[in-house]
Amino acid sequence: RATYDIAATETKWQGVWEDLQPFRADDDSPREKRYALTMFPYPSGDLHMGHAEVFALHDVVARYWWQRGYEVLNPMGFDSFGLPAENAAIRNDEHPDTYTRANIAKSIESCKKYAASFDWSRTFNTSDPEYYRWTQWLFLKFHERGLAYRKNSAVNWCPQDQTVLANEQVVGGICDRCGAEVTKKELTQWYFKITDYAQELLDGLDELEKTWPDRVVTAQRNWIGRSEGAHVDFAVEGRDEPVTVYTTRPDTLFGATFMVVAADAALAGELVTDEQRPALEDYLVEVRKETEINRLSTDRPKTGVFLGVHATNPLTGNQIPVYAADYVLADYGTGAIMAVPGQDQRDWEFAEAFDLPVVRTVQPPSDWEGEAFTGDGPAINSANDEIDLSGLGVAEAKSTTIAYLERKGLGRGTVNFRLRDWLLSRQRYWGAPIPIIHCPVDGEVPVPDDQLPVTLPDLRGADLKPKGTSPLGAATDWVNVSCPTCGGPATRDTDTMDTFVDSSWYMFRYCSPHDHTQAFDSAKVNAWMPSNLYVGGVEHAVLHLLYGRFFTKVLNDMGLVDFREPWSAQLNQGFVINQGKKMSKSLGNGVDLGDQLGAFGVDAVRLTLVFAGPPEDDIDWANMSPDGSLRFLQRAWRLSGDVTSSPGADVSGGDLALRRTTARTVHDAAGLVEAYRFNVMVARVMELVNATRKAIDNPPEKGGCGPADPAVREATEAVAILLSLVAPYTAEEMWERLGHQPTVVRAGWPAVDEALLVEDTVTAVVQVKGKVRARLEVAPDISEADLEAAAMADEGVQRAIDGAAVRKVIVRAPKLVNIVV
Ligand code: ANZ
Repeated sequence: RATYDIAATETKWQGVWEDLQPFRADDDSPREKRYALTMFPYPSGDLHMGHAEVFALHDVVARYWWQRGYEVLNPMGFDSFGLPAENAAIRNDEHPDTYTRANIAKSIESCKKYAASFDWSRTFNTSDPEYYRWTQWLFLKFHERGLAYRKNSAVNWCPQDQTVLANEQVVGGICDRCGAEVTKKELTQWYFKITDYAQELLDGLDELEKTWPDRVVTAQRNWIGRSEGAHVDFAVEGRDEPVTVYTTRPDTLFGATFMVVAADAALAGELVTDEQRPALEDYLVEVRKETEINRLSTDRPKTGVFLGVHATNPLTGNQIPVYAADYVLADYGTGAIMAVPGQDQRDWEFAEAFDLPVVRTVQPPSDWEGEAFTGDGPAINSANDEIDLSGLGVAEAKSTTIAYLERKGLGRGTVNFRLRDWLLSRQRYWGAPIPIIHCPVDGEVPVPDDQLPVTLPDLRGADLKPKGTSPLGAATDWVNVSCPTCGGPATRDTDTMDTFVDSSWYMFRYCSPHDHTQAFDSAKVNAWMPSNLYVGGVEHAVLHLLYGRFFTKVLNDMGLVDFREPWSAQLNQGFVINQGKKMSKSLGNGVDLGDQLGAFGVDAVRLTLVFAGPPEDDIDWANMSPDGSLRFLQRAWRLSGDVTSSPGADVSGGDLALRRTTARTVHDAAGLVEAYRFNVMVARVMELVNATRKAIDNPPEKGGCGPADPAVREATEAVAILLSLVAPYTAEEMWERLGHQPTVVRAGWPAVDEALLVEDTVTAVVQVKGKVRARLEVAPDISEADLEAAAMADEGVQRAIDGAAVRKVIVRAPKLVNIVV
């Protein structure tokens, strides 16, 4: 059996693509534009099986668009700043710059071998001063608009990475980067005011929901966490201004039997009596050790300290004790709650632990045996002289209470978001320096535009390593500058930006990557964006995908882009696993991409990944058979050697059955790619290969047509073009053997003759005296007269009529003939 030499073929076509540059996107092309974006990698090593999967899936769409005649922007770059790259460099005892550059060079080579259809003329690294200069410029624009600011607060601190983390980077109390348990530290840090856009970030999801995966949309909704409730003011003894609480259940106010303040909120220290102060301070020592997750946990015994004061419940007039406890968080709502043990389980547990009264304000069902009842039901114990909620359901009781509180000036309805501002500064070396100069006279002074970029000082060895304060502080020559405003002595900010800042705008930079005069060319960005598809991992559901949306909205407000969402459609791939488990060093079940490519060739590995199942599903490599993929590719390739008709042969008289199969396959393949059902598309190509093989090998009397029939050429060319989306090397080889000039990349989607898609026959049923007497295969567009004639001519029908007089013939072409005798 003839096969092609995989290694030689791969080298040959890489050379051709290098010469012809078929993946270069032309900004000025008259064709309609499509932007295929895939998440750029952290260059912490070479490509692995996960990249192989995502690039293979992504490439199906990008290559499909080329074939459909679009101008396609499919760029690739490297997210080379930040903890992932820096940690890997430190582990390898190298400078992050040398280390990431080496990895980037390796990855680009691997991508090219892998035949990923990226436009390499547009590539960049976010750690390149030419890029981060604009990251700094954008930071200053945000600063100018009041969207970048500094504040002092208790922040997430990773003791392992020795840096602060954004809330989004703390998953279940654990550092998303290294797995260490995150603690809290009081620090002055830089924030982006993403909360200004909370409502809009939420509203935008209603539209994105149609084209984004559900799990991403849900994750963003939950993260933004909008809740509707009320601020209620409580008078507290010995204090002039009231203490305001945030509650989502104002309907339960009659049942508020005590108040709880976050132990670590300043308010606790203000309220506490001198007598109780030592107890609060002892308690605080314990609280500071706890993670947020633990603090909110429902199955932890409740702890707290009485602050020695009472508040007045505004509806009952009762004096209720005020406690400090750790289950209330300082930075959510107002940091103080009204506790309603009857309807809130954590309050219930606290009431039990501290022997406080419970008043139910919602009637639980008669068979209720639980503690706090959080469900809906009629209000009880909820009336005074001025307001009576008795019998109302939760929703109505809420609105009634809010209206009353507002009328009385005791509170107001509010919307609250869980989303916090984005903490963007890091105490690490490998990031874009924050372009601010601190001057004792002028305060925070932005570095003037013409002094950007503020490049990283050249630190080496131990000076690079995390030490709890920013390593940039060690470069005193770099730190000490004169103030741009007054010229006096001043110092540079020594923190660097989180790598998520770099990746929040990279999709814009690809549209004009070599522009030295601006971050991006607005006209080009508006021409290419929003990107039509974004392929990447679901692990970015709330971080990167939320930050990028936020940046886009701000840039739109600045008039720099004319849209408010950067990514129109999105696809999340599953994971490549092995033997049912995530690949990991400790399990020793890692699969090396290079080994697989060496053994089976690029095309077979790509085909296997695409054919494995729906793109969203995990792929267990142990159950895959790349050798089966390889056999199929060779089978397809052999067709191209069998075709004997010439390119451009007139196909109109070709074998009809094969032509129909080809037309149907090409037609369906388009819909399947557009619906991301790539595996089904591949299955259909396999069927077409089989049908073509049969047609070649069989003479007409056995249903074939032989290799010279132009229908065979038509089918084989279609196979080559469809396979070009998945197996580029095989497709190029086939295209060349079929007598065409390279490359197949922009050969064009095969034309489909619509007439060939029409079913050739349908079954017409003929009834005589209500009984089915015949089934006829007829053309779908048969006329009523022809169908009646065909029915009358049928032997079985004539037998059933048996010479009787026909009284009436009802014809419903093409499906039914009813003969009444
Ligand atoms: C009284 C009440 C009665 C509440 C009831 C709930 C049920 P979401 O939906 O997450 O916004 N809360 C408010 N601030 C808090 C803080 N800083 N730390 C911990 N808990 C806090 O939750 C809002 C509810 O969580 C608020 O409504 C408040 O308890 C509590 F039957 O007020 B509720």
